[in-house]
Amino acid sequence: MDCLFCRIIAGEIPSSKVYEDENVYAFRDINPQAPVHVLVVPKAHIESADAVASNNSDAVKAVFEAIPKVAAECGLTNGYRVITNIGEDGCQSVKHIHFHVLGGKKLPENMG
Ligand code: DGP
Repeated sequence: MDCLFCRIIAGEIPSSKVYEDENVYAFRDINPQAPVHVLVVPKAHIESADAVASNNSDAVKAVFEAIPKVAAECGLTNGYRVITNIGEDGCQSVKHIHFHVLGGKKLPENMG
């Protein structure tokens, strides 16, 4: 298994877990960009949002059902941001689809 996030999900690499269910794993980003910065990932390996199709979109559905639970767990009662980076121009560094949940402060309006 050469995917970093697959190895984190499998427990081979330690992580700070925030939430887990049958289909989803959420853990704190190693390089936080906000007071709360959690990565929410499907356990199924999908390279990026650009690889989502009808045969794997259930995994993404499960992620979006988990995100409000992650936000509640992290105390994000005043809103937050969800971002997924895709490919080279999107600056995606880990090729396992993941959703950044950022919050805990008023975030900048500019997104790029
Ligand atoms: P992206 O640039 O969208 O592919 O985001 C990848 C994120 O993954 C980045 O914010 C840093 C985080 N990250 C990379 N390696 C590790 C790791 O080993 N553990 C944790 N918790 N986060 C990691």
